This record gives sequence, C-alpha cells and structure tokens, in this order.
Amino acid sequence: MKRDPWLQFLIIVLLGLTFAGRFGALATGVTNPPPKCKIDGVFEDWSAYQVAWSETGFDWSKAKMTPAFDGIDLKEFYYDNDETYLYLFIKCKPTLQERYDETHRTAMLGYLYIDSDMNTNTGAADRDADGAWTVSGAEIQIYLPTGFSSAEGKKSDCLLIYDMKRWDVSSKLFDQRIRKAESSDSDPLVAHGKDGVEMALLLSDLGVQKGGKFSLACWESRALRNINKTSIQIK
Ligand SMILES: [Ca+2]
Ligand SMILES: [Ca+2]
Repeated sequence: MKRDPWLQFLIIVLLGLTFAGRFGALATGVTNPPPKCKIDGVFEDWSAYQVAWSETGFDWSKAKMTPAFDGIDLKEFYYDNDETYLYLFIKCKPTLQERYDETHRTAMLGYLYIDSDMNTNTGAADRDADGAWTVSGAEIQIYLPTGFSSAEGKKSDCLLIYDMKRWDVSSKLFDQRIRKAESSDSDPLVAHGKDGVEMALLLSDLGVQKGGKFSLACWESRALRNINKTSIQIK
C-alpha cells in the first residue's frame, strides 16, 4: 500500500505531539529486584536463553520497494526468565539509534500479544471495538513506539517505550494500563542498544508464575500477515 505523503507527514506530527505529551509523565519507581541482565540493548550478557524465532515478521532486506524501507527490521527474538522477570531481546537492523540519526522520526516497532491462559476463547477478539486487528485470545497487548520527547524546543535522545495494557471485555479494547516503561527511566525495564531491543517484563504484570505457560505473539510493524507466535513456559 502506498501512503499519501501528506498523510504520512500528519501521522508523524501527531505521533510527535503524542510523544511530547506522554513523555512528560514522571517515571514511577520500581521496587522489584533489579533485572539479572543489564537492560541496555546489548546481548553479550545473555547466556542461557531460548530462541523464539529467527526472523520477526517480514525480512525487509528482501523487500523491493520505492522509496526504500526506512523502518526497523526486527530479526531474531530471544527470551529468558528468572523469579521476577520475563526477559525479551529482539535484534534489530538498523538499530533504533542508527535509524533515528538518519531520519529523526518516530516509529513503532510493533506489538506483542500475550495469551496468558492459552485459550483463544478468552481475551481479545480478532478486532477491537475500533475495528483494529488484534490477536484473538490475547489478554495483554504491549505497544512498542520509539521516538523522542521535546520540552522547551529541546529534543531528547532516541527513546523506546513499552506500553502494556489489558483487554477489557466490556469496552472491547486494550485500554487497562498495566505498566508503561521508558528507556529514559532510571533503572529502565526497556532499552535499545547496539544489538537491538531489550525488555524486562514483570511476571506479576503478566499474571504468570513458575511453571506457568502462555503464548506470546509478535506483530512487526507493517508486516501484517507475518505474525510470529510461540509458547513460553516459565522455568
Ligand atoms: Ca523482520
Ligand atoms: Ca486467552
């Protein structure tokens, strides 16, 4: 689909405004134990982990398109856990910083969906009340935007957010916020770095415990037909 340049421009402006407003909120302190990996987007301190899949969404290096793909291609997806957190790592090409230095634009990496009871009859329907596609059966949606904040005409560094919300059966929307984490938080639960994107999700936020099993899906931005899915057991 070719998007009208003015529409594209408008979306960017609106996203910019949204970020400007949202990034103003103060970071909330995390009272949980610190994550065992440093959340910094560097993969070297990962030792024991599982590979969820080797290509997230679409392989954009194979896309023939004009203008060329200017988004972030999500690649290998890894996970691990300890007593407190589920750790996720998505390798990226280019890195968020590289793309940001090039374009100075906001973007969204995509969405994660968690079906915490592995039952497609509970949780989201195929579409929400606004008609947007979701992943049926999911109880939790995690939105992954990247961009910048601006205050008094000064732009921040390139930021990454995870915005975790629960499906509401009456509104039929993911509109119950569980947690919003920002890479600019002190002791962040989300970060981007030279290898990609790293996140620590609290097991208590996900409502899963040791031995528990759930399904994780990832919807890479713009790759509408390439949803990855895997089941994860908390060890
Ligand atoms: Ca990809
Ligand atoms: Ca479900």
